Amino acid sequence: MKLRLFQLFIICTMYTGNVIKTHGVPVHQESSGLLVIEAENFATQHLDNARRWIIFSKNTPHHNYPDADRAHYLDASNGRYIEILPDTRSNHHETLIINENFSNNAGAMAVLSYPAYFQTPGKYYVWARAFSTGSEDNGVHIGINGQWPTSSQRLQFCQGKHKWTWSSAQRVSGNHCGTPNTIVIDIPHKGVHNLMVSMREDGFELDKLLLTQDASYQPTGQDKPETFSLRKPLQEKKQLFEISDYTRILYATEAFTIERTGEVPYYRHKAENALAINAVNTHYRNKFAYADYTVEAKEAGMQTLTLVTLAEIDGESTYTVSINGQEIGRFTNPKTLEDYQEIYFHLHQVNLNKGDRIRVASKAVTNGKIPENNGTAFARGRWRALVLSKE
Ligand SMILES: [Ca+2]
Ligand SMILES: [Ca+2]
Ligand SMILES: [Ca+2]
Ligand SMILES: [Ca+2]
Repeated sequence: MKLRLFQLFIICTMYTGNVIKTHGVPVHQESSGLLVIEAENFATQHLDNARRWIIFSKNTPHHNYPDADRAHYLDASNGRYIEILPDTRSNHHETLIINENFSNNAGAMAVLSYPAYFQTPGKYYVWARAFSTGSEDNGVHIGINGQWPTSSQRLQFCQGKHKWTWSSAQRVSGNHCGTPNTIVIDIPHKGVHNLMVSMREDGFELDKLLLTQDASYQPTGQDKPETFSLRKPLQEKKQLFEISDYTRILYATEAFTIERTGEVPYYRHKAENALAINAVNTHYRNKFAYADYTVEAKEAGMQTLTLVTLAEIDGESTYTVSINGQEIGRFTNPKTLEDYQEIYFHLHQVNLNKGDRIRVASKAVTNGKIPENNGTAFARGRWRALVLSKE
């Protein structure tokens, strides 16, 4: 047998239940032919060096950009909306500068992205809620997936000045105010699609977007709340809580062979995923049971071994770990008030070779504290796993 370098650390750790909770930003999702998005909840903004969408709420500080109207967050859905500034053309007396304060080229300026999951492909009517105070702040472009279909350019607001107003009308030559339900996009297939908004006129104020497949739908007031995907919590681990880095988990009940060489056999305690000793049989008390594992080639090398045992209220079992008959670690469970709490015993710098026999042994013992029948209850020497991790 080759000489093994190892250090023994008898310090053990217990799982204390501090798990980091992950949390993410909610994701927009269409369901039953309806998608509702607060305009201020855009994901990204591009091409925004000349004009930029700015989020307004009661907490927005004063700004010094050219702007013809005050903030309008009072009746805004979610108390927030966006306005594209500076606004250097608020009425037709002010100079029209193409690609600066006006762009008939959809997708050219201040492009917002709203990725959303669509369950229902097909035709959608696009409604927007805007606040217009003049004749030069009431048009915007809608796009989808980097495309700017002719059917969704030039969303126009003629009616309802000086208040938040819904429109789905497309400005067309011959009818600058357009007619409802003429801003339309097509969702080609189920999946994530990027709804987009770009500038037509500066000073435009956008509160909310609503996409519906219902041609008779007429939004009113702040209308429906945003539609999000319902995010279920991810499955958290239920065992081996403190194992945060490993190369291989050798589960006691799966990887190890129960050895009948001793007088005491292990049994598989399925509910706790552990090997255990049936201490009801008085012959099985205070004696070691054994389980073996043969090291595979890919596990060879310097490893840290962590023996994961289960603390028990009725006794503090002793455990040993041996390699090819040489004991390299002996541990005793700590006292506990909680049954089956995981305990971790670490053996550092263990050099494993292919074909080595790793043996884990444990004893059923009593601490005399828990009365049972005419005596006291026994801990069953339970252990769950031997975990390998690289040094
Ligand atoms: Ca303004
Ligand atoms: Ca303007
Ligand atoms: Ca404005
Ligand atoms: Ca809003």
